[in-house]
Amino acid sequence: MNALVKRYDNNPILTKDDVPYPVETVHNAGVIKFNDRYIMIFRSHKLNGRSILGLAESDDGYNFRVHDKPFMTPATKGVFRKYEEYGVEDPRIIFLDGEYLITYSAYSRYGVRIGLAKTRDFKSIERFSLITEADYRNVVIFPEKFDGLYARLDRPHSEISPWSIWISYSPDLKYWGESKLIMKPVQYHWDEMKIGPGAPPIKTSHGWLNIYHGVFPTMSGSVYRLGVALHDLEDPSKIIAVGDEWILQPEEIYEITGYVPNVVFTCGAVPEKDGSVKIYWGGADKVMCMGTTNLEALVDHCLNNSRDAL
Ligand code: BMA
Repeated sequence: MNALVKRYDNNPILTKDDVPYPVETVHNAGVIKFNDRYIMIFRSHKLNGRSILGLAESDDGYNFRVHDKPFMTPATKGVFRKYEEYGVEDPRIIFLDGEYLITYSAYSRYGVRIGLAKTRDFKSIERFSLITEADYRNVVIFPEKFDGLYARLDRPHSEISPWSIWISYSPDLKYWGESKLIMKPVQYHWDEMKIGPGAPPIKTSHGWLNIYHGVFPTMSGSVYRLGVALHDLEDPSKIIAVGDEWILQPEEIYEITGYVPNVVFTCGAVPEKDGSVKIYWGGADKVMCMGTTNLEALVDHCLNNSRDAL
């Protein structure tokens, strides 16, 4: 048994039965504190297999109540309409310069790219820009700037290289560049097939903690697990350490079977003032789960038994 992340006894914390409109799944949610409450933006498959985003709120981070209407459905006008035709997926939320920034995957016949939307109140939302071309997924923006530039971790698709984690920078959130590959999967290792950023990075005194997912191919499909890496505080393109072992893998029935079997996938983790962290993950692409851990323990996990980043 892995003691690093303690699963909440009442998992799953949210299922399709908690949603007041017809959906098949509730998973891969971004979560953030907003006015001392927890806001969760979760992904749901509709009954046609395409995804939309819903919103739930909580006082304690464990018990969530879902809003009556979806929060974000594919755009019906402008440039976003063309690129969100097949759905919106896997939101990540950060707070920066007085605004909440939401990055999400926009699917269409042209591939998958990343949309950036902004909100101040989680009521109205402004789609700001499509910040990648196809094919990219899993973009997390750092909640601080570096030498005046925004920074993001991203994960382009490739036919040549195993899918890896890159970093890119922007002066204005719109134009991104200076891209650099910073972390690769390791052969014959739990993350050998592909890796991708998970929750937006969390600042610690030792570095930025990046909770990422890694995928291993098996004869009966892929297994999605979570691991941690530590990035330099001043230069997040420098990876100080990567925990060799995963921190969470599918073990409970709601992670082993569901919409897609053997998946734990995170888009959000909330650090608390006492050093604990609430990690939220989708179980088997079907339900939302959470567990608690501790920042210090995750940092130690990276530092004590580190594998190479590249
Ligand atoms: C990935 C994405 C995720 C999903 C995972 C497991 O490629 O589609 O949204 O959770 O596969 O199915």
